[in-house]
Amino acid sequence: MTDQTSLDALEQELLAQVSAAADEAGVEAIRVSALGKKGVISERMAALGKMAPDERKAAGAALNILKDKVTEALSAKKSVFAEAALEARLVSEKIDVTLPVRPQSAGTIHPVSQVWEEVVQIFGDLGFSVAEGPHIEDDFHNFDALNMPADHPARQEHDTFYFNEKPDGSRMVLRTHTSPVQIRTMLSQKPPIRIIAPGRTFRSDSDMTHTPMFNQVEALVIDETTHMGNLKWILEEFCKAFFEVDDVKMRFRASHFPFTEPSMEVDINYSREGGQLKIGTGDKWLEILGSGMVHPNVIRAGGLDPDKYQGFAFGMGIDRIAMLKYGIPDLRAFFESDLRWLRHYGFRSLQVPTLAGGLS
Ligand code: 2NL
Repeated sequence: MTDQTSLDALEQELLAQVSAAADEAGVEAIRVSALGKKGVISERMAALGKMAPDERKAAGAALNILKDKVTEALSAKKSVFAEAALEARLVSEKIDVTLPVRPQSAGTIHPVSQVWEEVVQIFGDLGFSVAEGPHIEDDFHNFDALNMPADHPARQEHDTFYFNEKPDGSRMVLRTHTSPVQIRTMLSQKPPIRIIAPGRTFRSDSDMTHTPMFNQVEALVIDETTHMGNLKWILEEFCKAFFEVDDVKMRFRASHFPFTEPSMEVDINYSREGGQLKIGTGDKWLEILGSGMVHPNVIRAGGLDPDKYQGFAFGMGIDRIAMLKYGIPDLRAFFESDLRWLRHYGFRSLQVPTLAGGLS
């Protein structure tokens, strides 16, 4: 048998193997066995070195032809498998673009978020900016500066969450109201001050009408002339805008808070129609907020001279006014994350409240 015959036999053998390969891995195995470092063709290539020059020339050329043929057969077979794989993927990943769109995605805006945004819109229009501060506060900003010294009875009423004692004996608290934000604002800005402070507050209290975390919004106005008439006007404008009514009756009841003097609790009129509250009609009274003129001690704690500066403050529960406006009966459901409740009381995500476009 001449070398050429054995080469022809090898060619037939290799091409038969390639054509019989079952998959891409099979093709690769044949490539390694023929053209890999120890492959049959590579070994014959290596043997060329031991031949006489004439012999080597002819054998080398023949081997190169064989190598090219096998390489070509391998790559042709490989692309057959690659094409088949792509075809299978195209079939399995096919998308029918004529299908109807799916129903609206399930997420909704929580009523607290909606009402928060409504409140920000209304007070923004009245010239207030939004101030924020930390949830974890020290005694000074949460109590002392608000005219509630350590022995003040109101401290007990706040059901405060305390952190562990620090080495110096002091304890941080979860803020029991957003008032510390206003103290921080007084200490860092010059009057005139006109801010609202919406945010989470915390008290160790839980029943039908109380949750350990609740949202509050407080407002603070400080300048040299602001008086109770300004407070009443602002509150009336807010109530009309928030409850989206043309008129609402308001009742200011003398009350007491450590941080204001005088202090007033504010009621608005309502009637009950078929289980739903109607704000601004009827002769029943509903308490919605607490307010007053900022106590001189608080102005002083805020780094300002109470003989020069004065102003008002008020506070209300965002969760509570959300219940009143949207007829939500149980406060605890607000924070249970029940999907049925969220779908029922939630707002569409693009329903952004604006004064121009409507709040709700
Ligand atoms: C309520 C009553 C109120 C304030 C909050 C306040 C803040 C500063 C100074 C003076 Cl820095 N007052 N805030 C005043 C009156 C009432 O909240 O019933 N909130 C739910």
